[in-house]
Amino acid sequence: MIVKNPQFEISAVNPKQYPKSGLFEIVLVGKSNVGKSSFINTMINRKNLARTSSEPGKTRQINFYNIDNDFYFVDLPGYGYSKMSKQEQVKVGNFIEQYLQIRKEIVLIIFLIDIRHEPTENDRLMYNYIVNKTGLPCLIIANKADKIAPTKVDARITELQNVLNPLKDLPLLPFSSEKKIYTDKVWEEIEKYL
Ligand SMILES: Nc1nc2c(ncn2[C@@H]2O[C@H](COP(=O)(O)OP(=O)(O)OP(=O)(O)O)[C@@H](O)[C@H]2O)c(=O)[nH]1
Ligand SMILES: [Mg+2]
Repeated sequence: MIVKNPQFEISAVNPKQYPKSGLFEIVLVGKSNVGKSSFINTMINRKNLARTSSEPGKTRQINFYNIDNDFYFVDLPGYGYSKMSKQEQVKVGNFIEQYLQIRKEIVLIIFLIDIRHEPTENDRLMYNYIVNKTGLPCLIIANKADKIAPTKVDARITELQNVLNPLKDLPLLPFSSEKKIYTDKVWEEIEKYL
């Protein structure tokens, strides 16, 4: 896929603000700081169209990025940011759930986890939510693959499949925004839904 003209379209805080164009949406979910916004930038080859930060909790709204009038990448706030108050975390959770529940345009969920770590309790809740409640296609991305030795990546992917997705009914691919590797494989997977 060659992206020519990606545009930030809108930051929505409520469903009335979601775009009305009817384009398909591919949505990024995952814990805070896992690299959702960076993933969008890497895939579309832009430095900072989606706002990123080394400080977790950067993305607070639902941001829609119009990709060549073809589809949207939708950047959601991350869950499980420990410095957020419990109340704020619940708010973020409801916000994510509302979007995932009502939005008919979603064709694929891209669920990011950190390749180095065991999935968190919230990751498991999200996995179960995606599989059991949304019924939407989902691609799991093990991000920050640059942080482990290239020779260990395959074995780590198998381990993560076994702990998070034992029936292997969802694809799980490595990724790295830092090194910009594995993007072709991920595009290949995404294009199946467009
Ligand atoms: N080493 C490495 N760092 C990454 C990678 N992807 C993202 N990061 C870094 O992780 C931090 C968080 O990235 P973001 O893309 O802002 O993460 P996010 O999931 O959008 O975070 P929230 O908006 O808080 O939910 C930044 O410092 C990024 O540079 C990666 O593949 N490898
Ligand atoms: Mg973000």
